[in-house]
Amino acid sequence: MSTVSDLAAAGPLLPDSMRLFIREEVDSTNDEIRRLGLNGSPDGTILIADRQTAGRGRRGAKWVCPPGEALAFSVLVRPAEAKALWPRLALAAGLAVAEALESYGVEAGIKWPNDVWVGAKKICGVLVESEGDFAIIGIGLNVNPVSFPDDLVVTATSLAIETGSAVDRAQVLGTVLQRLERSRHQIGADFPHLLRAVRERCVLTGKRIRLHAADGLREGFCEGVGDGGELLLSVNGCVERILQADEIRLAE
Ligand code: BT5
Repeated sequence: MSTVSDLAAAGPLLPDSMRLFIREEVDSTNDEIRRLGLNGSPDGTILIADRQTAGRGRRGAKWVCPPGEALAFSVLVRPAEAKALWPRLALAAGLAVAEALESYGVEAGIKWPNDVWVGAKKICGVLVESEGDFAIIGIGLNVNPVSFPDDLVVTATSLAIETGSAVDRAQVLGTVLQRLERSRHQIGADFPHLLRAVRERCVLTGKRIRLHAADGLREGFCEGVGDGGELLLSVNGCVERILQADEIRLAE
């Protein structure tokens, strides 16, 4: 049975520069949109699928996305900004999702670099990848699931759980994409504005955290997000600039 028909209602809500493609099932929306990008699809192409057979997070981690309930989509962007700045797109996407959730009355935080949290639970994950002259912003957002697999029960939440009722998925998609249309252009000269909004929502700031950096395990006090978008970690009185990290956990 088709569960995607509700998503078509997002079309008219999209910024003029975006084009939405809806699929019942793909392997991963990031992989499918990569194929579209390699075939020349333009900036602003959006691909959403109701089912992913190989939806993934970073380093191949599995992403859970119940059909008909959650949102899994990817945005193809061909940024004018230098490639070195493209990792900032993860912060731009996190901010767009956080702002969209706030419009539903839910207080959302950004867990650097690629999660959106409500309270201490994950409601959204972002996977930014690049390929040649384009980047892919993959977003998985728990809109209406009210239950999760055992391994996620304690750590995951959804918009429906937080608001107490089911929410129109197409409306949420449209709201996120409207916000993303602004934030994705703030990775260059306008980055200070993006940064200010991210800093206001950074859930790690002021907390003791543990993470896997490129050169090993670190534990320290998070001083916030630096001017380039990196995480500032104070370890034994020295502030380290963390550009990439996995498995960031609160140590308390
Ligand atoms: C992420 O990775 O959080 C990025 C997830 C991106 C998913 C989107 S869906 C559309 C697009 N197409 C794709 O194939 N991917 C993107 P990471 O930080 O590595 O976190 C992965 C971890 O999040 C998993 O190992 C689980 O512990 C947890 N997780 C999986 N599904 C979840 C869910 N629905 N809600 C909350 N946590 C989840």
